[in-house]
Amino acid sequence: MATRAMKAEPYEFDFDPKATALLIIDMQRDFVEPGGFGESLGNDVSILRKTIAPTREVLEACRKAGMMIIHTREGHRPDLSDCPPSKMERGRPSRKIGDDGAMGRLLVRGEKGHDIVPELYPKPGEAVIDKPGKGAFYATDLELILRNAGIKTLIVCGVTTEVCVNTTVREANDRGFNCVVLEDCVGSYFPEFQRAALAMIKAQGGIFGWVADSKSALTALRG
Ligand code: TIU
Repeated sequence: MATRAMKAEPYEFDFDPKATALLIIDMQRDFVEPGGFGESLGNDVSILRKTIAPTREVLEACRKAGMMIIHTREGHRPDLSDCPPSKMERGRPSRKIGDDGAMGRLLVRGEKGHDIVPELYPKPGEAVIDKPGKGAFYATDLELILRNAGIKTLIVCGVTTEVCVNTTVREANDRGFNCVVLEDCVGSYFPEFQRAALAMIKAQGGIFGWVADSKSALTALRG
């Protein structure tokens, strides 16, 4: 397949669909539904739900184009042996990682809240990366999977923009992957952080990557 050009900032994002993966970060009930981990940190989760519909459109287009699709989930083993005590205590939350919540134990693998929202649920053959940290490359086999598949560029969606999305894009950039972040497919609990986190990526000539939107991505993906 020929190289495609996606309208983006700071300038157009060139990609070959065969060497590009769609990376959907942490679209888990724990972050976007009431009663989960995000809410336990004091956040209003409704603001993140706006990302679901455009992400679903991009997901369907990438599936149709035969591209690699990767989903990530933030969370921990049931015995919490992979959760740093510092992470558990941070913010002095009323409910901690591993405590019981409305959708099972917060941020624990295998619980309902830890799983991906039904609208974006992975299909068989799509990799699901379980990650203990904010960055998707830390303590996971994501890089190995991408390199083995000859992936060079990433289209990034997910939550939250300034936490797991930004951390992952920085990790990917340092590893030589070009990333485009779709601004309506990433969400923050804080509108000012959404703006700043996107501005940081594309500033200085695209210091960490590119920013586009789902419409531009769909136009490029559909050819
Ligand atoms: N709290 C917050 O903004 N985010 C996280 O804890 N994890 C992710 O961003 N996935």
